[in-house]
Amino acid sequence: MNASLPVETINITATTPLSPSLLSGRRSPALLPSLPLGPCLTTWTPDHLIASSLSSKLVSVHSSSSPRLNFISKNFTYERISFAQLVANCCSSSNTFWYLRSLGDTSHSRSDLATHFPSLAAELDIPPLFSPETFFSSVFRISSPSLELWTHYDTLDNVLIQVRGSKRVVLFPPRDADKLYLVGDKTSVVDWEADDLLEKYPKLREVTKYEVILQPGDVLFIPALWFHSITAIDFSISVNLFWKNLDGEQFYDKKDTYGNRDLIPAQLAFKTFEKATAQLKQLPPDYEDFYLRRMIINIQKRLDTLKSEEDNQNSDDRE
Ligand SMILES: O=C(O)CCC(=O)C(=O)O
Repeated sequence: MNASLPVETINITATTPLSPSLLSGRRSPALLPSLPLGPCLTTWTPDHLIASSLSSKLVSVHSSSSPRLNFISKNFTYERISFAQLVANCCSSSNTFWYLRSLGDTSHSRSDLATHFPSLAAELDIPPLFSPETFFSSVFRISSPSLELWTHYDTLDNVLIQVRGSKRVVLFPPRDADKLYLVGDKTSVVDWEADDLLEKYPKLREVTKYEVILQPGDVLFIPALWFHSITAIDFSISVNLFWKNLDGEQFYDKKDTYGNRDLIPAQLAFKTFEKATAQLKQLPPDYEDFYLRRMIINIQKRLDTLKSEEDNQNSDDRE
């Protein structure tokens, strides 16, 4: 694979202040280092979390004997334990790895720290990076050291706020979707460090990989559809905030809990595609092959048109 590229850094200054317009319309990741996030940067120690009024709150967590959580082989179980127990488990040196991705009151409702973790939410100053009316969810991510979350994309823009410990984030652009060996919406590549990675997955030679290490106080903008895999280097606490970046409520699936359901027009397009390919299966294999290839030509034509429109737009912007 090509060497990793750095994520662009945006330093917040008097002339570049924090505001929703900073990220609005931006379609590439950005690192906003050392933001003033409030008391949480010093108070969110394991002891403070364990002693907090939320200590007995039950949370649903991922537990695994492997540090590398894999959504395809599902090498983890879900457990319901107290918040204090989760923090204690993450800090104990054992062969079990723990991960909290907070949810709402049920497994189908969205997480909102102000509602579900109010005393801790009060210690975090949320950077004003999106319009409040577009808010979707705020999520606690608490991980054991070394825990790696599978590579995935979300369908909403989000910022990952690092509060405690450090995290390594690897990102791939949406344009590389056809080189990432997707099974549905997840890549089948699990071990990015494997010696035979490129023999097994040769198209990875062509992907553009970005990498950044987050330290406490750093905020990473992860645009919708960017693939990302995240490894907690130490015991880690992060919060991430999702918002609806597209104008058009009708695009978003009302049943989305995680911020990762494909947009409604895309879901409908996939259903239509399934029907189209089912139609072609009625034909003998050589006919089916021929018409599938013709469908690829139509798709490629549309991609070419999009590309030339983008190139024209970029050259207009430069003039
Ligand atoms: O930090 C993590 O553990 C995962 C974060 C993530 O997937 C996201 O911000 O979308």
